[in-house]
Amino acid sequence: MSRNAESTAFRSALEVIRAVEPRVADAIGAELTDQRESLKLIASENYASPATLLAMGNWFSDKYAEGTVGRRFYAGCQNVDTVEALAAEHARELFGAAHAYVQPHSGIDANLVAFWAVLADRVESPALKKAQVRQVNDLTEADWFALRRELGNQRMLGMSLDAGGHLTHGFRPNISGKMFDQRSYGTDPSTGLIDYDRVAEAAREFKPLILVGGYSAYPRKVNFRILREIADSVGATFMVDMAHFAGLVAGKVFTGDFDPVPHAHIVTTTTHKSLRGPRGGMVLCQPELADQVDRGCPMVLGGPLPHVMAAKAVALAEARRPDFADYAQRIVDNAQALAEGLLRRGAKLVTGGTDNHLVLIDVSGYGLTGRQAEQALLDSGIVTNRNSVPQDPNGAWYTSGIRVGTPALTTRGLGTAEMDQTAELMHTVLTQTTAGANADGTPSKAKYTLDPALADKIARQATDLLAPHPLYPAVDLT
Ligand code: DSN
Repeated sequence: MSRNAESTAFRSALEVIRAVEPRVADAIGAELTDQRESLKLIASENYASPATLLAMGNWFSDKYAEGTVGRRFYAGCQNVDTVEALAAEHARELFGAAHAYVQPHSGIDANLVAFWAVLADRVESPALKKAQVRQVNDLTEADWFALRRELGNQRMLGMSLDAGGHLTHGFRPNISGKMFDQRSYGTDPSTGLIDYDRVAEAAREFKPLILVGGYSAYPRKVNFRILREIADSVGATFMVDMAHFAGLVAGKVFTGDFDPVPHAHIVTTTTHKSLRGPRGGMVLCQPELADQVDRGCPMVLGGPLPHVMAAKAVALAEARRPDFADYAQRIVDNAQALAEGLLRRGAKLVTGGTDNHLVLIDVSGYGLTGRQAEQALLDSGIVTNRNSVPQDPNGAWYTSGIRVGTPALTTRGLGTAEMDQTAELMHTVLTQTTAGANADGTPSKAKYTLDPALADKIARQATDLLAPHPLYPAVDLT
């Protein structure tokens, strides 16, 4: 394929859009410029390939396809069947999974499908059985009452949000914390690491229906074999949310005890983080849960997005190529180089380093909140997100942490030497930023001071660092 093909495709698409609503075409172009010029360190973001992006921009978006391959509630789904089956086949082969369900629109949706499947599989409920055989209209008030009570009384044990777990792993204000009677496990305060003995103790005391493994801000490997043993010891279903590290599993950086797929009954993921696909979700599971998982739409999800499933098939095909393993290894090499660069300059890191794609900096060491640090870095062309650290005194809004990750910069081709330079830029910004005060003189958790000339200088240095690694080099919109 000629490099011109990509330019032509995107330029033509923008021309067509511009004829209808030029401001949308302008915003799409501006987004490319912004992404090209910023040092993107958001651990959950990446850059999908042009083939993946283009697979989403077409008439597959027009098709309704509730149901699953070969069993749809709408006629005319033969082409949707083709792409959905392809995406599922690539997913099964890539991860060595017995079953793959590629319809979830996001990671949260994938988790809801998993919760539904486990509840439906594990909870003895005549009312639920009726609902599943689509006799919902026959359910009496007493059936509904029983259904709510039986499903609502179930227990979930997941990693706490401030230790690095996700909102959907039982965080109280999230629907997972309302659907389930929930308890969470944290990390050892002295090491920041998961203490498996404490998890086992909590499981023995709480006897959860679902034990959830996985994280969105924990910078270490997790031993899924041990978590499965804990789940088995209390009769729990073991679910892993691998959204953040799916690319490291696909690229065989995480194998054996650290690969969740052979150990978990059910695994959920997004497709757009380290896996580098389109924005979306996916569920992998053991055969006994497959039927319930496939009921995700319409029991839990709205109609599937065939254009996104097409893009998932493309991205998963890319992840099955040998060079993806090299990419996955470079993500970790880069994260470790960034961590070492920060540590050498005096930063305080949760767990003292990383063995995955992310680094969690405790910015209280710089006298800043996460919010102040995030904004000062953004002023300097460095895009990160604030994140709680374990036992965070500043809560989930202001936080005391900055989470950074390397999947996106690794896609652009930056390597370990550039990670050290990135650490230097971040360190300069964080040491030169000072916390501000409120009008009444009390310390502010949001206000800060950073010399704008210094921020501009850092932003220019960040752009220089990116210059040898252009984003979407074959795409020229001029
Ligand atoms: N929003 C994702 C993240 O940034 O980790 C998780 O939902």
